[in-house]
Amino acid sequence: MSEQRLRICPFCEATCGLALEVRGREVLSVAGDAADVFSRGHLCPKGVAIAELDRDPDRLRTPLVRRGNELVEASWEEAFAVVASLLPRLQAEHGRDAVGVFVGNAAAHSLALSLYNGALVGGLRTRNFFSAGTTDQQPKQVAAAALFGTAVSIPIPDVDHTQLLWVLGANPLASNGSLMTAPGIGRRLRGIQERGGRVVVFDPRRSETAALADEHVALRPGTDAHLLFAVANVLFAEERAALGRLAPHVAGLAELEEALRDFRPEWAAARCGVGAETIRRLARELAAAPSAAVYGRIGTCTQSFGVLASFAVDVLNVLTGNFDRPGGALLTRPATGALHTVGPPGRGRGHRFGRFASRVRGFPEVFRELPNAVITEEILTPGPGQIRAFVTLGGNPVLSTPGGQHLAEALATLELLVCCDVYVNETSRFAHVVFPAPSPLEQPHYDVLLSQFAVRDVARWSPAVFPLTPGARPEWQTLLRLGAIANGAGDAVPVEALDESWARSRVERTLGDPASPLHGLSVDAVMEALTPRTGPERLVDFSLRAGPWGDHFGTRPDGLTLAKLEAAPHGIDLGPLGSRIPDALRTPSGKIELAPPALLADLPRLRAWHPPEAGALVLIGRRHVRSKNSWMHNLPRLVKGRARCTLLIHPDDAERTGVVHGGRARVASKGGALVAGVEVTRAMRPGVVSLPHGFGHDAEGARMGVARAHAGVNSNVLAASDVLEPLSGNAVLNGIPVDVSPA
Ligand SMILES: Nc1nc2c(c(=O)[nH]1)N[C@H]1C(S)=C(S)[C@@H](COP(=O)(O)OP(=O)(O)OC[C@H]3O[C@@H](n4cnc5c(=O)[nH]c(N)nc54)[C@H](O)[C@@H]3O)O[C@H]1N2
Ligand SMILES: Nc1nc2c(c(=O)[nH]1)N[C@H]1C(S)=C(S)[C@@H](COP(=O)(O)OP(=O)(O)OC[C@H]3O[C@@H](n4cnc5c(=O)[nH]c(N)nc54)[C@H](O)[C@@H]3O)O[C@H]1N2
Ligand code: SF4
Ligand SMILES: [Mo]
Repeated sequence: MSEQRLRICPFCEATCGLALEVRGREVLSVAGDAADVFSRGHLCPKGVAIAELDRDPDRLRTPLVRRGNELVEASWEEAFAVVASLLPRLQAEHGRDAVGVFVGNAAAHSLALSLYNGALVGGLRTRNFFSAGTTDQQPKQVAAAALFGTAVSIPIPDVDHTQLLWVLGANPLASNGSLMTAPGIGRRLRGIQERGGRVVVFDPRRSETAALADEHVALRPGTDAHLLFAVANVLFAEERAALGRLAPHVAGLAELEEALRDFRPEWAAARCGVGAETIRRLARELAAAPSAAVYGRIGTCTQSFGVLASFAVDVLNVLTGNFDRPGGALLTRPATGALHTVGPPGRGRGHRFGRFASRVRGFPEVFRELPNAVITEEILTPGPGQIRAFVTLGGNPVLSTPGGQHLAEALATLELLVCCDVYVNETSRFAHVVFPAPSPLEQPHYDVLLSQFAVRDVARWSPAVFPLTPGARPEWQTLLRLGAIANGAGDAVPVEALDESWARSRVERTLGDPASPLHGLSVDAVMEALTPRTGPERLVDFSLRAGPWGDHFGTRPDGLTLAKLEAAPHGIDLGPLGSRIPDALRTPSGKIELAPPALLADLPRLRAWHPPEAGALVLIGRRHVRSKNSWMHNLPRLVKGRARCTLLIHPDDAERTGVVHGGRARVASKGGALVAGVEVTRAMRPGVVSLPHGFGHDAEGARMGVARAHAGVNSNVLAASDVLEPLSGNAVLNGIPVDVSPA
């Protein structure tokens, strides 16, 4: 007898509801949950592959510890004992900054990691905190913090109601959307067209999304800020800026107009490779649309002008009055809360950066985080504060960060490397201890992070589909225990006690906020009300009940609780995004800051930039729907078919460089060189070539048999770690100058 089980998919930001047919401990089939209130049956091949991940023989079931050159299976107690014998000693001898930590992308998709990584990171108390954020969205967060007051105050395009969507540097038909949780994005984009609206895609490649769009603007990589500021310039020059109801909440309008006075379309055209008349027309269309949303993602972030481009996106939404209105771009009101739903409404402390800096290069911290591009030098450069031990949580930085080949060499020199990961991969092969996480099907789920960026406010809870395999441990317990070792409490405190105090600290923090609806309640009473739940369930119940839709522990009896979600297995839809300004603002002024001095100070760099010489090539990245960064290449159904780690190149460039379709090309940058198969295609803008990231699975010591047979090459060998976006510390992964020649 088979039965149906529901689980939110943890593989991308779309968060689709999956409907699994299971028999005993076996998954018979995976379908989209047609009754899911948000995804309504949407599914992609990665979701189906959750069954293959669940049974993947290479997926780790037990901890591993290093014996000489080998990683061998060990008991949990042995594994914790190794960490307990080394970590506190290294901290005592060399200081807390001698231990670095990298939080990877899996933390966004795992409930355990998202709720408990703080227990470990907080326990380490190190300045050497790194994350995938500095190869991803950090520029967007810097812009959001400057304009609206918090790192997560990112306006989300209202794709379901807009009449005009501009997509810059994103390919949601492959990625399924990012900082725009919108399951079934293809359907939603076609919906815009069906109601008479338009989709315009700005991308150096005719991507799948560009092919669907009404217009494709094939701009030169790294010139989004040039183009968007020229659009703003036209809005000002032609008096088309119309703030509408935002007007009383905006500061710096005149300063912005002045700062952009020389960003004329003709000036931008020479840099972007897009005609001045096109830029003027686009500006007029944007101003005239009944509603419009400008949306920028990875291509606008992982480039040299990431912060300015992200800023420009927000500026256009505000100047056209589309920020904070239906059909435009809005802030969410997520059920488990966000920084912009807590604290006093309408005003906040804002953000100051550079309170400390990286040791070797002196790069300033941003949101208490250092660029992941400095990890290698921090490990290899001797002196006080040198990193001697390192922890990775759900990340594979050898493949995902710039100059990963050098990071690999550096990791091999560490006195202690602890990896929390589900595979022995290109990074964890260097570990002294590896702690596995259970199959996602053995863990409950709620999208605490991604709900903050969803195109509707929804709340969905997935209980674990299967009980834990005997011998497995939930990852939240691993994080608590490692946190206790890191903060000096040792490895003997019972995990229940650690969980109790972690939960209590969360509750205390919320109740201590005078603006919280729970302010004044007693911590004991709230902890009692959450009984008998423990672990992530307790924290989710608490966040829901304390959140903007919550029952506030009785004062709003109709409000959300985890029990209510458990009774609604397909989720609860809380409705479309609505206006939240001015309450959601957290800037010190209580205004939308349109002319933040730190951001405007970067304009001279933008002015000074010149396009590459004729004939020069630059490299950009891409994603494929059957791939997920560096880690889903071990699942047979996702790697079947033709090789996907290929160099895309325009026919004119192929002819000039002598490479041929189906042949092999040597691609070299100042950072390194590699050889990849060639696909000649008119989809590329001339002068631009494309390689996906996350491949290069032929490393010695990695244990992913399927991935090894489809190894591909690590594109981040070509990304140099010395050039960073200056305001955010983000890596520059798009627009890398390269030479291409036949191999
Ligand atoms: N050139 C180039 N480089 C890029 C990008 C690009 O576009 N171009 N994109 C960047 C972006 S946006 C990102 S987010 C990063 C991603 O890079 P990383 O942060 O390194 O993350 P992933 O490559 O997604 O690898 C996730 C890791 O988590 C492990 N994992 C999976 N599930 C779990 C779990 O439940 N628990 C634990 N502990 N581990 C788990 C996987 O085995 C894998 O090792 O790459 C960046 N690198
Ligand atoms: N299938 C799949 N889905 C994923 C992932 C995955 O690896 N695979 N990764 C997930 C993660 S971690 C993230 S962050 C998101 C990212 O999601 P998206 O932001 O949608 O990322 P991509 O699909 O890489 O699309 C980026 C586009 O930017 C273009 N581009 C490159 N440089 C520039 C530029 O300078 N300007 C402009 N305008 N465009 C440029 C590229 O040609 C590409 O088409 O996807 C998530 N979803
Ligand atoms: S689109 Fe994303 S969330 Fe949906 S099934 Fe595919 S990987 Fe999972
Ligand atoms: Mo990402």
